Amino acid sequence: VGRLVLVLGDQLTETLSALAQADKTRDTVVMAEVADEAAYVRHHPKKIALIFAAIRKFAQALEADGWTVAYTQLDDTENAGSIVGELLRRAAQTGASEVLATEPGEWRLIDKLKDAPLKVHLLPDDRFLASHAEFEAWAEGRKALRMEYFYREMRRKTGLLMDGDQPAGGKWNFDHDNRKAAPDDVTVDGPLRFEPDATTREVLDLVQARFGDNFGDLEPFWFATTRAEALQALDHFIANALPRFGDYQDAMLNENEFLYHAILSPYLNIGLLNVTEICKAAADAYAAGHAPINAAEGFIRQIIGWREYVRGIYFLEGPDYTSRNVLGHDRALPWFYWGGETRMHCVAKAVGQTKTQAYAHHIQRLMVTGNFALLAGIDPAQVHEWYLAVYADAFEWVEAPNTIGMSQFADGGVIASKPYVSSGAYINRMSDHCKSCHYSVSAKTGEKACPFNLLYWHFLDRHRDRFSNNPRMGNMYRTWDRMDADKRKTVLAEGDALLARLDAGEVV
Ligand code: FAD
Ligand code: DLZ
Repeated sequence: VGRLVLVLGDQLTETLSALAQADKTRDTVVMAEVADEAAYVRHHPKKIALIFAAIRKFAQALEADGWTVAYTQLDDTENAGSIVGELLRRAAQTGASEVLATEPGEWRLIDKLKDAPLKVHLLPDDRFLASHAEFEAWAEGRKALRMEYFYREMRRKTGLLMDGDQPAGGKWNFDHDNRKAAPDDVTVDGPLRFEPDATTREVLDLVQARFGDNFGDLEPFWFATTRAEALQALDHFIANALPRFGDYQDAMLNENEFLYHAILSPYLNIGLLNVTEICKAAADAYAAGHAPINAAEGFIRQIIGWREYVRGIYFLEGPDYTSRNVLGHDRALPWFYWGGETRMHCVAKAVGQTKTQAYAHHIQRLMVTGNFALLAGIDPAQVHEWYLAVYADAFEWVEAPNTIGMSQFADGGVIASKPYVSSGAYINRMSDHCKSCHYSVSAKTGEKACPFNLLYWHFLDRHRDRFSNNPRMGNMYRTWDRMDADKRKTVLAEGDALLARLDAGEVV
């Protein structure tokens, strides 16, 4: 009797370890659209459609390649509703008692597979550069786990942008050059968009019927859903956007949702593209003189640095990571995160494009929606659930460290050496949002005061014990302490009033 080979919705890679260890002539691949996975958070409809369309097409490709695939659609009457339920059902049908599975990217599902009444062989997910053992060895004995040092190891390991044992361009990190304010003219019209084919159309109908009430617009749906399309999207990015990616990485514009970003994370995270080919394409563009070093280095750092590093942290820190809350924040997530009205133009813009595109770029996630949640003291578990639900690229191994750690400082500084908080001035410097805002970014107090201004000082003041000795925050506290005592009082009182309005559900 053959074995079952589990392929999950974010494991759509031909060379997946479970497939590599399986026997095409005897084993049965199990793939399933199940209610449990589609509903552990209220995923954005575009995210569900991306996964369902891509998983259906991947199954067809495996069949064409000679595999036996037992595929379950969401509406199949026999659908057991969960991954383990589907494995048990297929085991009963085929007589199999063993399962080959590549480790899922979430503790929840790993635990379910471990507890299943079947012999499940959990294989390492070798689509990452650093194995768990390698990351643990790097972390061992270090006082602080800073991304930069891990990243240098990954540069040496891959040889990407290396001149012998030295970094290309003479520096490991060109981040300093990557903070230009928003440009007037953006020379690229976002990512490559794809017309839905018949399979995708069927999926869109299903998702509309079953998940049409979830937050987010299903249509227009333009994501790539096959590896061939994802490769075209990669080529499009390298040719058109990469050269200016570095310069404008942190910029935000009212009339441009994508700027020079890649919009490749959804494809990378479900397995349609791999780390090596993406980074090699960027390194080759630099070598050919097509992209400057600050662009190629900045881009490659996000992937072999940040992406690999956050995954290492997720698995190192363990299943309780998502419930950490060292700052004791407990305010409910405001309704405007789900599309309710807000007068803060930057927030409305970030949430608006999250709703239409299931996408916002890093600075929107970190310095607009994340920054506001942290300043306002929102419960990090609710913030985490929001980010996990609303982005097409959101899977817990990558989303949780970014949200709980980098953005909300709820892990007490495992990832970030200081909280990512800013007043409105930062948003004004990096965007054109403030010009069309109800609030005034230059007003520090009063009715028109930008909420980011009020809450910035409110945050620093209420967390003084924890942060005032942080060497990277000394300047902020000195500025606050130099402020006139009456002014400080007014700022705090207005901050309190703003938070009370938020709690009362009033429009802020
Ligand atoms: P680009 O800006 O073009 O970057 C290129 C690639 O680098 C991305 O495709 C991505 O694979 C990788 N990358 C960049 N930054 C990070 C990072 N901090 N961590 C991991 N990979 C990174 N990224 C996800 O893939 N899934 C998530 O669920 C997710 N949640 C986030 C939540 C918060 C609060 C924050 C602050 C960031 C989150 N990120 C997440 C990281 C980052 O915002 C996205 O990877 C990026 O916006 C994806 O868009 P892009 O492909 O256009 O990226
Ligand atoms: C996110 C997701 C969704 C929406 N649906 C499915 C599904 O029906 N079947 C499936 O195999 N995977 C799905 N996924 C992806 C899983 O939730 C993902 O594999 C785990 O969260 C681990 O990363």
